This record gives sequence, C-alpha cells and structure tokens, in this order.
Amino acid sequence: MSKTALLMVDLQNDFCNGGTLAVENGDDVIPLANQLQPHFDYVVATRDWHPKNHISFAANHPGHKVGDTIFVNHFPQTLWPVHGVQHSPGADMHKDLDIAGIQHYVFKGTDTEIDSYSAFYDNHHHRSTDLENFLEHYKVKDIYIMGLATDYCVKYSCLDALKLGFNVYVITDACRGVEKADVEIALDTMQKAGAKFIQVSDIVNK
Ligand code: VGL
Ligand code: ZN
Repeated sequence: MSKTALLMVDLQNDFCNGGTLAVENGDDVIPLANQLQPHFDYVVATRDWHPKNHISFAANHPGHKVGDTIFVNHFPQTLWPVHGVQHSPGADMHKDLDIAGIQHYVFKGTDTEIDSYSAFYDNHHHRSTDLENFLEHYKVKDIYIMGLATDYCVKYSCLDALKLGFNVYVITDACRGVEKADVEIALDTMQKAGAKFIQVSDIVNK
C-alpha cells in the first residue's frame, strides 16, 4: 500500500507575522497545519536554513536592495531581507505549530552560494536534499503540500515533486504568498504541471 505525506513548507517565524520576510497572514496557516497532520501517514517540515553570509540576502550585496534581482555566478538571484539564518529564532518553527508529529525535517538553502526554494533540489539542480529518498523509502506516492510561500517554496517544491513522479495535491487554502499576482501565476503553473488542488475541509472532514 502506498503512503501519504503532508509537506509543511517553511512554517518558520521569519515567514510569519512579525518575521523579517513575513508573508501576509502567514500565521493563518499554522492552526490549519495542526488540523491536517493527523490525516497523513508521514509529516515532513521544510526549513529555510541559510548561513549568515547567504547569497540571497540583500545585506550581503552592498549597493543592492531587497527586491532587486542580480546575476550571481550567471544565475539570476532575487534579493531578500536576512531570514532563516541557521540557529536564529527566526528560523525556528512557529511556536504554535505542533512539532511532535513531524517525522522528518528538510533543511534547505544551506549552501552559501546557491539559493534553494524547492524542498527537493537547490535552484541550480546541483544537489538534492534527502527528501526524495525519505519519501521513496517510506513508499510515499501522494504528497500534500501546504505552507509558505505559495509563489516560491510551495511552487518549486510542487513542480519538482511532479517531475519526480509523485501525485501532488496543493492544499490551496493552507498556503499564503508573497505577491498576489505571483500567487495567481504560481497556482496556474502548478495546475498546468499536473497538481491537484484541494481544501483543508476536503481532508479534515473525511
Ligand atoms: C522563501 C524566499 C526566500 C519561501 C524562502 O519560503 O518561500 N521565499 N526564501
Ligand atoms: Zn530563503
């Protein structure tokens, strides 16, 4: 029998209300994550886990500001506020998130020189995290994705999961994004790539 996994994307303080890269109403999804967890065989949480001198921080590129896109090592890189710094409070999981049921954490963005939006690979597809191995080992075929941010880490995790052959469900009302217009594009892109959209109520009322 194949198994199901809930992939909770970046439910960390820095992406929630009051965080350095706060996604609007990011906190809303924390209670939803808690309601969802008992309905899956496995619960996996991703964590943005950047070194202080990470390439994605505007502060590390004098003369540039947050929101700029620059080329680094021939790749475009969007510049963000300092966020998700390893061992900092901002990189902790949100205090109201139930963490007891998390079987596996995926740490991403750990390489100083390369950003990583997807839970599976860095943005250059040079290195994979251990997520694919974890899911294969536990015979997971169906991945349910929720979290932050719809237009970045949720989107790229979803697209990679589809490419790897998983059945992917995006729990759309349990995601929040950075830019409204980009969220629309992200949803459209995920759907066209084969993701199925569902709601929290489809799962918790079953
Ligand atoms: C994210 C921008 C930079 C995300 C992470 O979690 O979606 N976005 N780092
Ligand atoms: Zn990041």
